[in-house]
Amino acid sequence: MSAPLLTSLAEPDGDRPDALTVAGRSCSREALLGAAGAVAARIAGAPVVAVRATPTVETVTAVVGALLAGVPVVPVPPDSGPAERDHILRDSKAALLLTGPQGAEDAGREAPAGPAGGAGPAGAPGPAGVPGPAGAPGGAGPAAPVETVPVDLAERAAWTGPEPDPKATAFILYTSGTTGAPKGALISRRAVAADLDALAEAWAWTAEDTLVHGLPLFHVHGLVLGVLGALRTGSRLVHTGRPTPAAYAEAGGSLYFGVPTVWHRVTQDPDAARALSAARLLVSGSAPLPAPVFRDLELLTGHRPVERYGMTETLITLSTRADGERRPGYVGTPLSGIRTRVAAEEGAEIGELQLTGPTLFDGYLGRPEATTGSYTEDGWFRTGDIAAIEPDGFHRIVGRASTDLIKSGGYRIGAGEVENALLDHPAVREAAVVGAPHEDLGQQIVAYVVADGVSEAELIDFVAGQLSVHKRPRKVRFLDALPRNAMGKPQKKLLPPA
Ligand code: MLC
Ligand code: AMP
Repeated sequence: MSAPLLTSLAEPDGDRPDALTVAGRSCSREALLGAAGAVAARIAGAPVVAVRATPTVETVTAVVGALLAGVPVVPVPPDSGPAERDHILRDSKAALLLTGPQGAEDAGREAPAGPAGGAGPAGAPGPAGVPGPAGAPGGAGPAAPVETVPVDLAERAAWTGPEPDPKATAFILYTSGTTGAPKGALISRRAVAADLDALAEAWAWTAEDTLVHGLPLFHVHGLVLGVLGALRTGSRLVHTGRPTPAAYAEAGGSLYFGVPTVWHRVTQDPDAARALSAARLLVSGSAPLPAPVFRDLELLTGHRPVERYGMTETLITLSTRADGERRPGYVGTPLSGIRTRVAAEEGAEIGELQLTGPTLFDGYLGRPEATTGSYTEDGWFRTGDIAAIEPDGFHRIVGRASTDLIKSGGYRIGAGEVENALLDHPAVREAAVVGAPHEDLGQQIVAYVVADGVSEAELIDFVAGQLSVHKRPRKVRFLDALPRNAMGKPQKKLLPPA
């Protein structure tokens, strides 16, 4: 039996007033627990709750409140446009949206703030309603009304409900596939607990640490590791609001998280980089860390960064260790409980990385076929990443099997979703989207379109307005026609260079 998910919150003894800092505002664990208890009381019994995931103390409070009450959390990117947000709310069937202070003004089409329906009295837990993966696929039909529930940090309530079932869903994380709209990955409480415990062991992560990062609070990296990891290990957390080199330098932490774009920017700011010398561990993940960035980080900070690998569907599964070798280009060995294999063709060394273990998701919400398709017949999860395993067990991620899943700044973006957004513009007749190599972002989104009477800037803004801003193309190339094969299928390999 593993410990309750929010272990350190239940033991606020020796609490400090700045146990949690997000974008310059701090609170103690006791204050967080009290305000989260009030959230839990308001939403208890709801089958699912959406959280507008701004980088704020309110977001952390909302997430903790929902986890206390056993209500699955759907984080909504705060900059998501109407198309993306409507899809997430409709598909997850979230009827409540927890927001920070400005939420009511900018939450768009949601109803004005008011008391949450279905709220139970303080201390009275509602049933932990968990949407099952077998539900009807969402995304169709009119959007249900969504009630906005503001999070008030001054509210306090003691939550005395029982610890929810470890098998219950903690998060529904929306993640892009190669085509279509994002799917909701069901992540259980026990998967989160297993992953955080395995990471704490690999990184010697304890309550003595101060964790620093500035990553978005709607993905595995920033939210699951970057918030719940601190709440489970008991380490202090400083979220810098944005992951800038200067903010990282100023925060004075012992443990730092970043995506490779963040670490690249740190190396471009030598003064900020040198300030990280005093840290214990720098950790990179969510995309490949280029070897030159690894080396520059070592030169400037004296640290060889830990690199770890994961996915929304599997959480983090491979890592180098605090007490082990860190090798540029390698993501280390399986975390405790994880087994890996490479499905290579006869005689080949590289192939699809497949894995099993306690950190895996419970399927895609309402998409049993997609869930089944993500596993092999003998029950291993198919990552879609191409990898090699060295004789000493170190893993190297070589690339992705599909070029239609793009990684830009550590964000996973499906080419199909961006193409569909472009095709929604009345001037666009055809669209093909690719990820082009980029020094800072890893890949940048480039759109090739056949269109009349529209500018590059207009199309970039159009996508930024429909989807999350990070899904916008950084470049648009106008063509007379897309290259197609005899069957009429676009041939992305034949597109001109970006
Ligand atoms: C620019 N902006 C626009 C715009 N163009 N806004 C509207 N319309 C337009 N056309 C604004 C943005 O809103 C933003 O404003 C500012 O410009 C900068 O935006 P950006 O250029 O997109 O940011 P950028 O500097 O490129 O971001 C780099 C980054 C970011 C590293 C900070 O990519 C990032 O946070 N990445 C982390 C991704 C992550 O956490 N992935 C984990 C996935 S989990 P403003 O006001 O906001 O500055 C996972 C599992 C695992 O992968 O293994 O971890
Ligand atoms: P996401 O679902 O956003 O979590 O993205 C998961 C994908 O990110 C994986 O399938 C990999 O392609 C990529 N990824 C994550 N960590 C690493 C890493 N350390 N090295 C290479 N790719 C990574």
